[in-house]
Amino acid sequence: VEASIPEELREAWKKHSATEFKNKDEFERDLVRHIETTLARSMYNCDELAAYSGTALAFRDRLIIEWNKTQQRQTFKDQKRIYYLSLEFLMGRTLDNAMLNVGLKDAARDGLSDLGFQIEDVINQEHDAALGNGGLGRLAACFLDSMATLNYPAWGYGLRYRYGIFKQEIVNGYQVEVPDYWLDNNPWEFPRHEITVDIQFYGNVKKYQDESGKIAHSWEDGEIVQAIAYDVPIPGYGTKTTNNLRLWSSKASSGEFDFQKFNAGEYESAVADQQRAETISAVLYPNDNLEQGKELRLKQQYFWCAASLFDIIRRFKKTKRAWGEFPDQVAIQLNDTHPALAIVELQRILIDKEGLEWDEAWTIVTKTFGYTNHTVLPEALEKWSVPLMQNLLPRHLQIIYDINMFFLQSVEKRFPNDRDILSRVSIIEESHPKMVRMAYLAIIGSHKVNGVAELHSDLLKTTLFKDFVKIYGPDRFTNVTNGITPRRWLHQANPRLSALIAEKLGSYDFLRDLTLLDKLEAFVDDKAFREEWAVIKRENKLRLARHIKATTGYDVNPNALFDVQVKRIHEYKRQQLNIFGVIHRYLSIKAMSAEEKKKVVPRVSIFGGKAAPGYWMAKTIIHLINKVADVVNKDPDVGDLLKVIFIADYNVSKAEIICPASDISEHISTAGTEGSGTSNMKFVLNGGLIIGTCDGANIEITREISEQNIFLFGNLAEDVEELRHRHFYGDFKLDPHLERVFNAIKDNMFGDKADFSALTSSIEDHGDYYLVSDDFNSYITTHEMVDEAFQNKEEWLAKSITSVARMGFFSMDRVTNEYADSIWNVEPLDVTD
Ligand code: GP0
Repeated sequence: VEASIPEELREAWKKHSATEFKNKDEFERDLVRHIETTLARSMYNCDELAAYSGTALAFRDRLIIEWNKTQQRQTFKDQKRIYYLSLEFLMGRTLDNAMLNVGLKDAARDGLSDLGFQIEDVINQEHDAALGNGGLGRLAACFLDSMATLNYPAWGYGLRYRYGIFKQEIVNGYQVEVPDYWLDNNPWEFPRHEITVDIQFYGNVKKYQDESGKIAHSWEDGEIVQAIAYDVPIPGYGTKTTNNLRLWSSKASSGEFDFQKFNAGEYESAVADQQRAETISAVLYPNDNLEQGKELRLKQQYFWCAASLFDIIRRFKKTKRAWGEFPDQVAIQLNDTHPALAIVELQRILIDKEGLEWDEAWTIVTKTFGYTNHTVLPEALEKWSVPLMQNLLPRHLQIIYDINMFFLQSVEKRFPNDRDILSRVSIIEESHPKMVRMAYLAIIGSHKVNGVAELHSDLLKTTLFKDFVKIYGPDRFTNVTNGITPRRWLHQANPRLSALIAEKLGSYDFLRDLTLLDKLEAFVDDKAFREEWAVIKRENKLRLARHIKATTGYDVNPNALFDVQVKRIHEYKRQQLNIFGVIHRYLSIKAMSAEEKKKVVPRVSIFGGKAAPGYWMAKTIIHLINKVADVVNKDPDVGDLLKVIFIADYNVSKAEIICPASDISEHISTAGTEGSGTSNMKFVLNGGLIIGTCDGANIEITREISEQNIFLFGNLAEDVEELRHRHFYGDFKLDPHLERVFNAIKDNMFGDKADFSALTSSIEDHGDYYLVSDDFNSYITTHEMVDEAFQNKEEWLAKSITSVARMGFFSMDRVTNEYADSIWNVEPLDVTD
């Protein structure tokens, strides 16, 4: 309050308030000013990078002006807000998105061209903000876009990693990881050195009697690390709403602990403490669907949860409301269990700091939180060792034990004759060492738990969380099928298709209401429209072909069927199935006569994706793909009929080139393993067909676009357990086609067979956990159907158009509204007020 300008001086202030550029000329003015002053460059010294920075700064001015207004309006209206807590925000590039969302890309294009630059070249200067691993992080980024577009008062909270996901290079066919220092001249963040929170670690807990004689707890000593806020503006599309993403960076506290050392003359060790503090926000853990239980990761989680909660509570306290109203003002969504400590932290603040009774506090806590689960894979479920937590967060561990005790007491009352259920649902796993099961903590501390696709949510209810459904009833568990933002994944990635659709539908309204796409179905038989549709696909394929040529040196035939699988490399996602299928195709072509070859539909098999640095099997799969590429691409027997491409360093901006260019893409996880998948939606929305298993959101995509427009294959989720069981008892026979593939590998056709023996033997000798052999025949037969369908160009186009027309359901806006209605109970804030 002290920082605000006195009433009587505000007229002078308002007279000089910053203004937004509204057209080409004003954009040029801002651009040149930034280049000449902020960047200290000139017309004699302005490369594309400077043009990018200047353009970004000009747009940033606009965003921040609207950001300020939005924040003021939201504070004034004081409605319930959404806080989306995520350890990952996979944002990609910002400039293009900002231009499109504020509707001034054309002005920027013309302005840049007046000054001697091509807008595409300028956009391509931007470094991806890659603070995430894959689907989970990208979902968080899509949420931000959608919440702003729909005018929800919403904040994202995350960590400002100095290093995001590593850059992937391929050297001699192997993945090499290179650190990605992305923060150099990032214009999109605003450091808030005045917004800091002291975060405590280690120390011990003292019991004492407060004034009223009640037993109370205080957490004392230990060490303090400072959290500093960095704000990133998030513009909505076609609205003035500009929300905030607040990322925390760690720094040594300037508090008493360090001073003691400085005074004692221990300069070096004080500097070491400093560096140790900065380590907390230094690096994103590069694992997807895997938790390793490292102490630094737990530190990151607590650091971020505690800073975010402090910030949220500070904001709430300014409204002077009673604590009981907290859940009417605050909805906190937990993106996976990574922020589950926020549950404990809120309970701690309410009882230890604010003096609330346990039950009163706990009611507030459970009304505040919602928890989204993203996977059923056991290796991805977080568990923290009790001794580790005892040391780092002693008071939190006590509270977890108390939460657990009250919970187990209530369970015992309800199920007095079921002794086993208590150990099954306990937050504490009685192992050596004991472990804290974070998913159980998240369920118990939230009022809603959701999965991310129907099958996934059903599996949660019938397997992983079955006991909790019995305890809490089915209403705590729900499904919200994932979606994607059509702004980035159609309009930005595929501007020509977006423009064609807008021309047919009469406006770009579909970007705000994706269900309007259904009107496209009326044009499926329109010859001219089909032709335009085909031309756009071809241009997008040419664009990808240029990228492939520039990065790999390989020429690919744009008339070939582009078959794409890009996503994190994981055994459950089964890139091995794909590359074995490619080898099968290669061997078949090699065995053909010249006459037979004439009937082959040419293919380009395109792979991309990162392996976690410690995931040896995933790295082996990358190696095999690259070795197969070396052999196949040089084989004169094959020529244009088959090419294999591994695109290095798959990321969001590459996805924007790749998704619009696919004819078919692969979503082929073992049934029952993929939470939802979201790239499946991106490909279909861009007019690509898909081949997939009955898994995750593939099932709902099929329901929406109909079975005729998708290539499904493989065993069903309900059969997986029995098949694994049979394999385990030795009932396993390698598929004969796969055997032929393995024999080729063992003949050293793709280099030393020893390099790949772990991969082949995981299937032949170790139970084929992911059912590669069981699904192989179905997979290759379905690919034959794909070839056949592709030859009928008109039919293929009809499938492509019909599918896009039916994709409305998968808009992130539908997702956001479902969360808002069924979990958050939050209303949008009308911007016209
Ligand atoms: C799930 F558990 N996901 C995890 C994880 O650690 N990381 C991650 O990205 C993904 C799922 O694998 C998904 O199926 C899903 O669509 C996504 O979370 C968002 O819900 C595909 O990426």
